[in-house]
Amino acid sequence: MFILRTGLLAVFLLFSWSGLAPAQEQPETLPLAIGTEGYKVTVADLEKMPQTRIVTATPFLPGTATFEGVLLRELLKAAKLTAPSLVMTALNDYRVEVPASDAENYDVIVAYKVDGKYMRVRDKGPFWLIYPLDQHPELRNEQTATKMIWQIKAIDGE
Ligand SMILES: Nc1nc2c(c(=O)[nH]1)N[C@H]1C(S)=C(S)[C@@H](COP(=O)(O)O)O[C@H]1N2
Ligand SMILES: [Mo]
Repeated sequence: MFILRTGLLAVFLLFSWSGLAPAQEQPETLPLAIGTEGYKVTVADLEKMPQTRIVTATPFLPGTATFEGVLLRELLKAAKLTAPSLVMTALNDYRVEVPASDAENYDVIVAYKVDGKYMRVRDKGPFWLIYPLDQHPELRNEQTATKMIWQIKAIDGE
């Protein structure tokens, strides 16, 4: 009986403590694999690299959002991936082909934050390919939207 009561008390304390604890959003730890040389990055790794911010409307979120991440061309350089065509795969195995020239012609980023918050998998995280749509009217079309893959787990050359 004593053990049962102590156990219930512990469970109660745990719940009340977690309820009072400040919302400390931790990033996902799932890695993003780039290329075939074993190059992998997590959100924590991206945070140590030069940051790029894109403020744009998208077909996927209401209104305008602020995305933070790292330039795709910098990640390709770091991974030594030079293929002209990139195949990106999502956690649910959704795949899309992205021309590497997009990374050169535009400041496309691998975003890991939206409006200052880490993206959980259920929020299309931890990684989402974001094009600067509002900055380039010629990008505002279905073709570009299709390339804005979320929950990216791998980028390979083709
Ligand atoms: N994880 C993930 N799932 C995704 C996407 C994505 O970017 N990431 N794109 C969606 C979009 S925009 C479309 S149109 C459909 C395409 O699915 P289909 O190729 O089976 O038609 O996948 C959806 N599922
Ligand atoms: Mo789509």
